[in-house]
Amino acid sequence: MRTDTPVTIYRKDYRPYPYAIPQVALEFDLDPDTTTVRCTMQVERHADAAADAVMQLDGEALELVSLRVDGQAWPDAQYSVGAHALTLSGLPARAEIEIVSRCHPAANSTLMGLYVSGDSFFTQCEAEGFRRITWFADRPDVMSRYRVTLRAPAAYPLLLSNGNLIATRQLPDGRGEAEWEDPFPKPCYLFALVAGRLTHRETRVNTASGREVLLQVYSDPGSENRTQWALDSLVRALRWDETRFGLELDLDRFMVVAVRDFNMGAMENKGLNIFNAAYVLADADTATDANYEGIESVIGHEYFHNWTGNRVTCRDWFQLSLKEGLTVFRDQEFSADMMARDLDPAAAASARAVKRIDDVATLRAAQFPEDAGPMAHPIRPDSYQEIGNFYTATVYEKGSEVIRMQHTLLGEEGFRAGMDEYFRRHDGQAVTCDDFVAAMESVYVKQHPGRNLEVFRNWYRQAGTPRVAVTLDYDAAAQRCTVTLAQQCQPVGVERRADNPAKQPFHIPFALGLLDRQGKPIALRVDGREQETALLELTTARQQWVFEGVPSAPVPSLLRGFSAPIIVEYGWSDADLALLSAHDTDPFARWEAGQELATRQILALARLHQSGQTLRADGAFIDAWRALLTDPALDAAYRARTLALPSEKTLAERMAQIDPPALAAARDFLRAELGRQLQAEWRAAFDGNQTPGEYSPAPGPAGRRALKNQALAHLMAAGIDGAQGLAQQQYASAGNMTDSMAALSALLNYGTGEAPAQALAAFYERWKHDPLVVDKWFTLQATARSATVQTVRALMQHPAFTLRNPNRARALVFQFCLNNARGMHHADGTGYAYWTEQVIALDALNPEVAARLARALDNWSRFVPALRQPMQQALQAVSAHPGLSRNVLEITSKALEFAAQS
Ligand code: B3K
Ligand code: ZN
Repeated sequence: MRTDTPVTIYRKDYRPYPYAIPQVALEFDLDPDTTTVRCTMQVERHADAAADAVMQLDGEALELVSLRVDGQAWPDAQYSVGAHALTLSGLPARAEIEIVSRCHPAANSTLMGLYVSGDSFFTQCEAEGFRRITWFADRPDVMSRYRVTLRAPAAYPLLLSNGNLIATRQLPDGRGEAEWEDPFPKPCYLFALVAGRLTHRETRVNTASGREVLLQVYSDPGSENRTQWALDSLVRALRWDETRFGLELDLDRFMVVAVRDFNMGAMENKGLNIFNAAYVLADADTATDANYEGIESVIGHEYFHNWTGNRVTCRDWFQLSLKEGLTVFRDQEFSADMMARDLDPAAAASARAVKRIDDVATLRAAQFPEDAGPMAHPIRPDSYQEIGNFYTATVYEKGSEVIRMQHTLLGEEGFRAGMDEYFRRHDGQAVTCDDFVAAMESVYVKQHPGRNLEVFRNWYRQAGTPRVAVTLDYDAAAQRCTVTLAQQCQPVGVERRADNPAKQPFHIPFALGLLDRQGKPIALRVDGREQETALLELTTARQQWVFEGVPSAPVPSLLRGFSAPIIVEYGWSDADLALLSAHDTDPFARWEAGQELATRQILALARLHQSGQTLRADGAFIDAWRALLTDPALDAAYRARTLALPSEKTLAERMAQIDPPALAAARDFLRAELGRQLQAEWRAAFDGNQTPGEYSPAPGPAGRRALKNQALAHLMAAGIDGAQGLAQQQYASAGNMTDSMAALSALLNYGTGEAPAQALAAFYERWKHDPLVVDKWFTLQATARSATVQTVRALMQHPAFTLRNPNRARALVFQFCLNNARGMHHADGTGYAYWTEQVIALDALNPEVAARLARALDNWSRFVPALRQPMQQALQAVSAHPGLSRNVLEITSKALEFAAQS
């Protein structure tokens, strides 16, 4: 993992591997200190490869015990072992290669390859972890059938791997043995094993074609009463993929295993998904509504990978979005369908809009800044130094938006036809993003004779968030409205290198509606049909559309449903926005109008703060919020979204120079002012949205809790008499973790006297045995308004803190550095010095996780001058640290080299 000079890998350099490896047999003698692996491969040189082609096998942190070819020791002169590869030459066209090697699972703190967590063994191979288990062609286009034999001491009675269990036996030496066979060829990144003492919950269901399958969820002993939701979610995911996409489970057995130490959310290994315990374990006492929703979504995501990722996989890692963007799109649709289930059409539309709003808010907070900064890359990157750094919001979330646009352009039926065609063409193959678009295009060209998706492919080629400027010309005499869309997208990140060609326009599906001045929709005549929403396809720099029969000057409702991942520029008046926020029939655009009003308000307050003036909230803004808070037609979940102020990250994107203290002061002030001026309405929302009785994570009650807890936070922020009593009472009597956390958070952020400290101490006492809840306890403190570098340093001394467990490190260190701008950004540089220390300390243990923390300073050059210099110095300090991993070095060196101009 330690590197010499960073090497850049380019997409254009892709070459097929010269050998096929149709069969692999793996034998593991598992031992925490030293595990021995025997890997036997059948290899065949491809017909078009040179007869003297060498075979390069990747390997890292391995010790070679023996190497045989066709049963014979292989001569020294015909192989060499380096730090990253084993190279064989002089091989016959077909051979059996047997490699015996050793690795050290307990000492493996990277959590890549084979490692120990608690008392069990786990693996993580994507992207390039298999090379830490044995020497192999560690690339996704080499697909093999695996037979796996696991042998382990009696302390590890459960022995799992991919596919079907063939045999188990007790060995004379007291160890157990299990043999597994996966009938489907797969790339090595989908290999997995688990060995240990775990408990499980299972169910059997019949697939659509009537095959009985066994579904199992494994977890730590003692946690078996917290896996019901995950198992139920798995059944729902299986059904959903059958009904929405006609895709069935292809194995007889599907296992999900929860692990405490894990670098990310979960992993889709064939038939043996391994999950961060945070995305498996839930009960009302310990998991929040958001946790329940996250579990359903991640269970769905990994399950859906079985087709989009495993059956059809990536040719190379530049194609990562082929499986990730598509699978995120599928999990987003799954969640939306689950939320809208059993509701009448209006309620279902609102429920789907809530999901869409949450997804877009995430995209804006995480992906837009990435796409404007030094790590900006197309959803299909052209180069990387470390692929682990490209599991990004761009590849995942923007990747999903790019799939969604294809869904919008083709329609649900057309998209389904395109998916069917994709599987018809590519089942069992390792393919490219181009192959996916070609399958969709085969449908699009039939629907739209004379058009194609060539311009659309620019979404895969270019980075950056396009800006679309909208102009409306209304001719009252002719009752005609002319809409002009003009797009532009500046070079970002590596695109700013001088030799980069000029950027091309994107194919942008742009959904638009028009409202009259009373807020009533104006019917639009499109292709001879009257509709409320027109889908414009912008494919060049500038285009115009003319709408006839528009009776009065309209207010435009733009980018309905967020039909493309772009920034819209249009000069609405505040009154226009208030009208849209009160009346737009598109629930997404309605939310958006309120967000734009709030953004203007907060930015104006931030400017007042910067110039030392007194802050005053605009009465019209407060009125707009009052209207939303009291509109009886809005359900609670949707209302909670409309009333939520834009996140600091989203707001920062709108500042010419990012000034976190000014932003925090402005946002705080507005929240308190809303609390004060709408006191009675918030109190009514608090009282009217209680959810007594048994806890249910269903969207209805979860939405009521969201609104009620938002009301509580506003009342507390405003310091309203009696609010603290409400929070204390809720904390004392809460019947679920959502309410408990909300009360504790309100107390911690806005409480006075002894109450906050007492509640915090009581919470820890009650939950100290439960790691996932202790993570929440750390996070509340890391993100508190009062958190400082000093308080976070003190928390690191707490006996429950460790940097070795990624969940714990994320709960405290990451939450502070990435999500507490107020605590982090000070001109004295103390926050940045803390970040420097933690990145370096973590990098020595776990480079993949350290590189995520390293990204906290990506956009340093866009901050106010007083912060820029200490940030730059911190980046330089990390970059200069000897022995830095290539993971972190890529991040910090790009931050320094490709800083955006502010
Ligand atoms: N495919 C995995 C991600 C693996 C990341 C490794 N650095 C999880 C997922 O997207 O489903
Ligand atoms: Zn995924």
